[in-house]
Amino acid sequence: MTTIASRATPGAAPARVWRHARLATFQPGTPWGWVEDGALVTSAEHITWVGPDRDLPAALRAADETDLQGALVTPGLVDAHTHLVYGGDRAGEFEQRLQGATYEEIARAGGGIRSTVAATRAASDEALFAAAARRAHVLMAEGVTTIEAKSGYGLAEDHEARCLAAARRLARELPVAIRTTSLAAHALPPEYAGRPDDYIDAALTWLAGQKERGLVDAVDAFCDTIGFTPAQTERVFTEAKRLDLPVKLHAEQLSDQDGAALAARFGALSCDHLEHLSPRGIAAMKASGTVAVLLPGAFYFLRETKLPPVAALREAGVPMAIATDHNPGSSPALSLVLMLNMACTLFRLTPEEAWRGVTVHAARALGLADRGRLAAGLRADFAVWDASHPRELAYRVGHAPCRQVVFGGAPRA
Ligand code: DI6
Ligand code: FE
Repeated sequence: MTTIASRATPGAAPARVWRHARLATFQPGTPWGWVEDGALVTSAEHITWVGPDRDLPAALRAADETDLQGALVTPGLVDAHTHLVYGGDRAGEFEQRLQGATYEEIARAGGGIRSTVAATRAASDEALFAAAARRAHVLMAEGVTTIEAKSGYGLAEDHEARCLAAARRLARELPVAIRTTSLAAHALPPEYAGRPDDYIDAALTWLAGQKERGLVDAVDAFCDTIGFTPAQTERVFTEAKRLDLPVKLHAEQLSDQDGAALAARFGALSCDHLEHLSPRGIAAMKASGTVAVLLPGAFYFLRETKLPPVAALREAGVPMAIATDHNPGSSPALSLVLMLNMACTLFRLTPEEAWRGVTVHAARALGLADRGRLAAGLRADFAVWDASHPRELAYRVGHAPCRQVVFGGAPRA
């Protein structure tokens, strides 16, 4: 915890000082990276100093100061897996499932993802953006400062591009950072029924254009019985690598396809879901430094019974992240704070593991080293809570008392 700049630096942006906070920095070394009576200094978009309030250099004290009076400060939350851009909803399908139909049966009968594809294609650019912005605001109100947003409900070149462009527009118009992921290999669109390899051929030709237009930060695929085969997934990854785009994978959600080991061979940033992950997959993820993104919202909503192998991931030292997986079919959740509770209650993570999962490990799952902790030199993205310890937020259900969010050094209105 060192000073890398101060108010005295000529030409530096004016500093803001946040004093008398309980800080969960998630810096390594101590539980929670805890600082009981802490201070934090920001300049422009970055944190320039963080540490015990009593050590705050006198030179920094005259700047714009806020006394937080013991409130909890955490890094801004990172939702590392969402499908935020889509048209329509699937509340009717929810009713069908309550009457006994399974998620896979509905998908095979042409509902599921494909019904959202129809609604997405029918929505205007403006409607897609407006719906995604409403959802983003709900996440942001609970301290989220970075959101990953996947395509995957367009499934045609222009519609996939429209969805990625809507996600990019969120970052331009809202005080939030967005990472986009191209997920054309999410489901087979109706016009390619029975011809999945032809669809993959087509989808591979879209990627270079998406990259050229600056629409895509990473590439994902759904490797499962109702998604794409490992061989098809490998073709997607090969094209992503050729374009120098990082990959991630919806892996081992409904069955074990050995997708995690495949993704690890491509140095994947993350493998996500993982209920059916094998010891072999865990070893491969460990070797490649791939983050395990666990999605308790989908597990809960689909009433899954097979738990992801949390104890084995912990034992192997694979970093675990937690995300909402917000989507209309398997996880309509828009509360990353609720996911903290679900990760603890359903998956038996400790509250600290769950919190690292929505901060430092979530940032890593997106390949971002400049956020997810409170430390000098990192982005000044943080949340102020009406709580005295982060475990309280993992413990409560339906109550996330976020007082203030600072994004890139600027308090959100
Ligand atoms: N796995 C999921 O849980 C979501 N996508 C995926 O590959 C579900 C998407 C949906 O049902 O609309
Ligand atoms: Fe997903």
